[in-house]
Amino acid sequence: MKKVFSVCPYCGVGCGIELQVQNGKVIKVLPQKDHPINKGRLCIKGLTLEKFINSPERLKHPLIRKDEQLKKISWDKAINKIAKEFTRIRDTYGKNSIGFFASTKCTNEENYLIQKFARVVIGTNNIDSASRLCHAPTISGLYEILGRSAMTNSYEDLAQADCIIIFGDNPAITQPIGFEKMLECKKHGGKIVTIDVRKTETADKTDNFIQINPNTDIVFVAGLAKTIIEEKLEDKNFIKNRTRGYKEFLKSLEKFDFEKISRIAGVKKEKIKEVALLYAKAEKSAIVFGMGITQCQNGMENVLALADLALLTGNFGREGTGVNPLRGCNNVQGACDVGCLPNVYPGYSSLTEENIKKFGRIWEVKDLPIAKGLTETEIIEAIPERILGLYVIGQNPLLSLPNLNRVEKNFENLEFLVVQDIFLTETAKLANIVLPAACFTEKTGTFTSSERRVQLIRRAANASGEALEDWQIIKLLAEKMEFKDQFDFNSAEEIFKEMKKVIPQYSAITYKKLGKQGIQWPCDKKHPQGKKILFDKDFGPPGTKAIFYPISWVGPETLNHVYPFTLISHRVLEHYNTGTMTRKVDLLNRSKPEALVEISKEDAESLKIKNGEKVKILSPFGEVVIKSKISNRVKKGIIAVPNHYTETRVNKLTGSTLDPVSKIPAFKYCRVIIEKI
Ligand SMILES: Nc1nc2c(c(=O)[nH]1)N[C@H]1C(S)=C(S)[C@@H](COP(=O)(O)OP(=O)(O)OC[C@H]3O[C@@H](n4cnc5c(=O)[nH]c(N)nc54)[C@H](O)[C@@H]3O)O[C@H]1N2
Ligand SMILES: Nc1nc2c(c(=O)[nH]1)N[C@H]1C(S)=C(S)[C@@H](COP(=O)(O)OP(=O)(O)OC[C@H]3O[C@@H](n4cnc5c(=O)[nH]c(N)nc54)[C@H](O)[C@@H]3O)O[C@H]1N2
Ligand code: SF4
Ligand SMILES: [Mo]
Repeated sequence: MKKVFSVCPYCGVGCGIELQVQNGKVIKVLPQKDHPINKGRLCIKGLTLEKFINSPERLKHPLIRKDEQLKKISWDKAINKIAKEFTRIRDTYGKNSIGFFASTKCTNEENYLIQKFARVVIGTNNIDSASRLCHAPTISGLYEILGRSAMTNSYEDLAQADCIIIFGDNPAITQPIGFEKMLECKKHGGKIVTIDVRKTETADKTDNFIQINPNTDIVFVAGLAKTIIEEKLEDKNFIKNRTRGYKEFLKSLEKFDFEKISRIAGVKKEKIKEVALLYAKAEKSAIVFGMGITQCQNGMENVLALADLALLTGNFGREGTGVNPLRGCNNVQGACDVGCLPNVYPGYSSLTEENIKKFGRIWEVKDLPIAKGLTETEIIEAIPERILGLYVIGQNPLLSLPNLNRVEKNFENLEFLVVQDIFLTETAKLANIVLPAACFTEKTGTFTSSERRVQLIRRAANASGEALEDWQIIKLLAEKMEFKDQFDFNSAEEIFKEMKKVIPQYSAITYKKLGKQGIQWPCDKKHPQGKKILFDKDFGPPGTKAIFYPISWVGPETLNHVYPFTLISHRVLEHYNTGTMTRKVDLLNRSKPEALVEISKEDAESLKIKNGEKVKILSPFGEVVIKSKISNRVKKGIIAVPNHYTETRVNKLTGSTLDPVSKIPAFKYCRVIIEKI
């Protein structure tokens, strides 16, 4: 038996694992004992990984749609067909008529090659990933005021915090091993506060829980900031030396008074004061946040308000402080770092003439696209007027995007759809060509975890059937479309060597240096061993200050009496995103076989709904039928549904409202009716 070190491919914690391999097959997955984060621990998803890897449902051959059925074809024919169709669409309708969905599941090297393919071979910036559905407001927001958009601190040092406030995140379920690190702060008397609409499993384990009204976090934060200033607990030195824009920020708080704040957020003034004092008086205070903050119509404003709070109290650049977005997918941070975004090139290089010329030189190509491309949400809206071809890699938009009835209709209007996945997903079932990809144990490359830790995964097992590594597929296609020289790579490491030249944060990383534990970026000349905590001295190049952002709040769409309930979607421990992987694992499926809608006792009584009874939920966009669960986790007027199940596609209900800047869908605020059947 062979042992190979790797990284769990589910959530952004990036737990180190040990694959036990026999005859080219992974037979068991164990935690790495000496890994800096998980130290011998894994959650139930990590412990059952071999079940999805070895699932008989893995894709084994390329497939082509013929007579409304998907039929097996050779790699040669599949690649020829895609090259022919992409060339036809590009030459007929223009370079921007093709869109690319890159994958937060693929390696950095693969994602780097995907964006390079879009930009070099097709000539478009229409490249995006599931990051759009997740932390897009974090990328735009934190970049705007701090100059970097990633977790400022590390899991390890959160254990040193004296106070952690968790906003709209349920890490007990969504980052279980990362949450264990946070809980460690209690050992030295640290306190944790949870701010959520639903009384979460995280709230069960933390010291203080504030059950806030949906989409009102900004107002609550304004209350915290006002209290901190009233109590003279702001960090005057930090504000003076390291920030700009404080006056405008103070002015913006004038619009909020405590009566208004309490009424809108549904939190009493005393509670606001309690949290404010806890946060501001502690020596080291950290903010952690997730989808309850980002997946909102004002997602970016939410993120900016949280950063303001940390600036106000000088909670940056030290252990146990900072603003910490928990990046959800294993490689969503990496997919963004390497340039799978429509408005920047690798390393967050902006779309300037100078940058484009630089990339043109490195990639040996003329005419790279300079105009901003479309986001995933915009690509869907642009079918079929502007977008006619789509290449979806390692994503399942037919379950994960909002307003699914409309998405499905638009997908049917595409002239050509390619899906590259490890399973025949709901999206793959609509494709013209399906390509089988090797999964994480069948390839080499790097993932970047939520705390910016770049880690190596190593090929350990034989690929499923004829499946190829994602980068090999992109290479074949680029060669066929006459860009052989630009894609002349023979290993993931060769791709990495090119990639690090254009990503300053990765410039001093080598595969050798990564070893078993990885390195946290920035890893460059100045920080050859990486960096655990950002912003200890400056916010960017020497002398750069952070910018306070004035707080403003526009409530979600006016409460409509026709749709009296607010539906929020959330995650369960056993299942992951659209369930393609976890629902192949018996143990996980048996434990959480179906979606249940949580409804308060009060609402259930007034609607005469019994526990376990099926109900119908309707929104302006669609309807679903689902079993009910009477629960004290939600307040009157709120219902909560998990988003993993294909049988109950909750995104049939969610609408197309987007945050105007970051274009994230407002998944967490959906007005609905519930009916007894
Ligand atoms: N088990 C499991 N783990 C996962 C995933 C998974 O599918 N399953 N997915 C991974 C991915 S991709 C991601 S992005 C992360 C997401 O991780 P989380 O951010 O923890 O995910 P959610 O459960 O979707 O949402 C978090 C919380 O937001 C709350 N919320 C809703 N509206 C509001 C609001 O207006 N204000 C506040 N304060 N809270 C609100 C919800 O009640 C919920 O508890 O998890 C990652 N980890
Ligand atoms: N209502 C509602 N909707 C949501 C959310 C919510 O909270 N509420 N959350 C949103 C968020 S945060 C996210 S991140 C999205 C997630 O949405 P998606 O990214 O669409 O969901 P996943 O199920 O993670 O899809 C990953 C796909 O990659 C495939 N895969 C795994 N490994 C590989 C590989 O090595 N190569 C290739 N080619 N494929 C691979 C898997 O089989 C799977 O089909 O959902 C969003 N949708
Ligand atoms: S916490 Fe996340 S990375 Fe760790 S084992 Fe669980 S799913 Fe995998
Ligand atoms: Mo996500």
